[in-house]
Amino acid sequence: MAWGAFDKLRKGLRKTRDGIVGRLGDIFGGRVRLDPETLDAIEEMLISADLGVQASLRITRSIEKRVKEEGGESSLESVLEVIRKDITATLRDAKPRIKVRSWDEAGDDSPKKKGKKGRKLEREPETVPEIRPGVPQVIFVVGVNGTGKTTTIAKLAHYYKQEGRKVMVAAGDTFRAAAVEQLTIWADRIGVDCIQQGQNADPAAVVFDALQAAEARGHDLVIVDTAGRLHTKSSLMDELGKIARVIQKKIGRDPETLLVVDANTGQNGLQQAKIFAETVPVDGLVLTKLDGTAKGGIVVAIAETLGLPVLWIGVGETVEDIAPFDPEIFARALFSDGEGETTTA
Ligand SMILES: Nc1nc2c(ncn2[C@@H]2O[C@H](COP(=O)(O)OP(=O)(O)O)[C@@H](O)[C@H]2O)c(=O)[nH]1
Ligand SMILES: [Mg+2]
Repeated sequence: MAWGAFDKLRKGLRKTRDGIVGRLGDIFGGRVRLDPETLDAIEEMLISADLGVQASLRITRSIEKRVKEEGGESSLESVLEVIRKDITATLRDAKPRIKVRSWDEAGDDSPKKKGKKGRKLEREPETVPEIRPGVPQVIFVVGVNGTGKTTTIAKLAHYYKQEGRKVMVAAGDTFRAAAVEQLTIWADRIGVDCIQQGQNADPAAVVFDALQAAEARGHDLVIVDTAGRLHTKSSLMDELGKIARVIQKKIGRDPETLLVVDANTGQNGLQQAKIFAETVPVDGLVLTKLDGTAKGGIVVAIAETLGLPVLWIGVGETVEDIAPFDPEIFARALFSDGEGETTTA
């Protein structure tokens, strides 16, 4: 990652960093001593940044060990290093802890078809979808309303366009007129094609249309927006499953499904993510609005609870405000005091 990008990430994560690193610095004046009050204060700070109780306790124990090893007093930097190491490892080693469903189970309204293997499309679990000539890759974006799906689609479209991909977006959130308009405006601004059929259109039909157009015009990436109504699991499955099956049929494999979660919603967001991930097959997470929260530690809590990989993070409202997620860079951006790495760009 270029320095400019790291700087942006650091700025985006400022609130959380100030909440932890700033407070640690303020309270301990750069030195951390081995006493119960200090350890309690550290633990409390980690919990308040939404890292989750489990991670907070584990990290505090590691800090205690480090301070002991260093003779009862450590520098703030030494303590931050302990935190960074733990978080990097936790994020890197996250294993799915939820039962990952297949789209074939999703939204099939006839229960008798359950278990019927005939219509199942093959997907090798370890295969990352590659670009195949004439067959667009599809990114399917799901999540609760207001979490930042449409904005994330604009960011991804911009990102991939810059990478030289021929990108199309599909206005699959037909529930609100504003949603279609919002995506159209973004697409115009970024300079990518947008397929839409207005409000109340059948999202599956919109997506079918988009895939036809993508094939005809030679697009290699289609990013699909969806409505984020969180009602019952079965109606969520129905809605998304229907679109996913259109995609499966057209491209011969599953879409890459990204679940968008608003980092500001803390434990509630974690619950929402859990419902989605238990309902539809999610390949990875996008954590948005990390710039607006002092609780950026939620990334760790989510990775630990759901075990789903965080693939992207959103740190602002412009199309540039997205970064591919890298555990080590994230840990460094969040838990360093910034000495010696201030704005050089
Ligand atoms: N600060 C900040 N705002 C964001 C971010 N992502 C989205 N938003 C804002 O969140 C609001 C809802 O976003 P939208 O994409 O419409 O959510 P959707 O309903 O899931 O499609 C909008 O005002 C966005 O500008 C982010 O990373 N940071
Ligand atoms: Mg939207």
